Amino acid sequence: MKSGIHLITICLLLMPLTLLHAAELKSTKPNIVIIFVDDMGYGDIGPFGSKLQKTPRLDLMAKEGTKFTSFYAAPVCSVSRAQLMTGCYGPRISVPGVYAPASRGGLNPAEPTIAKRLKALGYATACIGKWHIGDQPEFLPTKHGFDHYFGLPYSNDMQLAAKGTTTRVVPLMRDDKVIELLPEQEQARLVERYTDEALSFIRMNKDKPFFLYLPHTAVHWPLHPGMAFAGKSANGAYGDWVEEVDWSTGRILDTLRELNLDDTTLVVFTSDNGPAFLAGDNKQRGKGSAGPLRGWKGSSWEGGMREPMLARWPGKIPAGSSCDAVAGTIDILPTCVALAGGSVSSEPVIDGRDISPLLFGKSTKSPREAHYYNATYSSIGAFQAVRQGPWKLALDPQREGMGIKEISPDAAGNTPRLYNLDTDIGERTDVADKHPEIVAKLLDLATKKNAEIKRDRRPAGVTTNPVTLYPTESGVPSRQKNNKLKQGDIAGSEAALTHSNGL
Ligand SMILES: [Ca+2]
Repeated sequence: MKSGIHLITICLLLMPLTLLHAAELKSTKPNIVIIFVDDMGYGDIGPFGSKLQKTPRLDLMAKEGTKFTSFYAAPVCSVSRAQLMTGCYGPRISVPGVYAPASRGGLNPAEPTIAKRLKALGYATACIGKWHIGDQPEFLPTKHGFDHYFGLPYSNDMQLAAKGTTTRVVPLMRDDKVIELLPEQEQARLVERYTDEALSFIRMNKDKPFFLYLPHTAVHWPLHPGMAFAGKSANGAYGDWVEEVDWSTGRILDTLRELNLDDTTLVVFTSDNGPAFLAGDNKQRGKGSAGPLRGWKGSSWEGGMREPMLARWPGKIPAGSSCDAVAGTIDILPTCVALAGGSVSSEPVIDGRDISPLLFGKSTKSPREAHYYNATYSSIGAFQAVRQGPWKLALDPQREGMGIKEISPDAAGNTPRLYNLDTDIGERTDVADKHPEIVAKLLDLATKKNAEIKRDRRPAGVTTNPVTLYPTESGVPSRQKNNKLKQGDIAGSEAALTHSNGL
């Protein structure tokens, strides 16, 4: 009884301190919201020239904030998410293009992710949506610094029939548990459900700094826009789903305004890779647009990896501004950690840099010497292209995109090709012969970066005996069973196993 009273007294004494601590953190640390769309192209929203999709909320977000025109992600899903989470190029952390369900691999739990770093700085953290950096227990969001998780742990086309049924489903998870198995038509409620979860998280944490990572399942194949959006756009189910994502973003911005959080919240909106190419007989694929850029999802042409990016923070980011400097998802971690008052130590090495001077209109110069393009199909560790300023040097033959076997004659040779992206954004004219000194400089940068990453590469996480998240008719897919990865391996062999399958 006495100890009970003591406990209550201690709690009462501590409570004001806790509240004070929360208020103190709130005054100096911005909330951070990262909205990450799946497979949406450079030209798919109004601020980047789309005439097909109506995106009034994103148009307004661009007017109230900034747009980055040379912002890079990665060619495909898993590696793109790993880059955003760690601030590293995929090859440095040995993450392959895509992890399949019950893969042995995943983002190494030892990696200090953006969520772990922000959590250590006092942030409430949530991941709501598609994770896709490993579905085994040690690789889930809750092991990577997120207090909460709600969503599909991988792509919406990775459906497996649940045991005893013929219905192909995907698992919906809350934290570490599967709470529902969704047949395909249920995917039409995902944007709405994710958005509702996101708004609850924001409301629950309005009085302390929060980090919300919202990687949408939309607009990855198969396309399932919500009922209120189906059939409404001028671009089929693809356009409908983009318009639903626009609506979702509007709801988030409205809620921030309602809660008086506009001036203390950075919102970033971007995509994980370029649009998927038209393949097979379903004409809904291929409706995404990379605008003026060449190539599709899965390629190291600009269209495969350069993404639309908007950032909004009233009072800090100049309204209606635009930035052409080279930046990318690897810069989000160091930028957010700096804004939260933290610092990124020199070990373990990361590749991204703090781009807040670009965001705030204080600089127009990229803080990085160059950007390196890792390709889905090349061996892990080898970059396929490098960009510095307007110059892009392609080092290897480049495919046009996932699902396209032929390599165009102008891109097939092993001789480096040089493009000036300021005058030739569609990468059509090789000017290597005219600028041998620029070719030599970029080749030197790529060679050094490749050597440095090869030397300092860190292993991906590897587990033994992976299982599917729910009992399935087929058990563990055979390509995972045959995978010989063991602890400490880098995941190159897994990339070879997975890159030709559903992404
Ligand atoms: Ca993707």
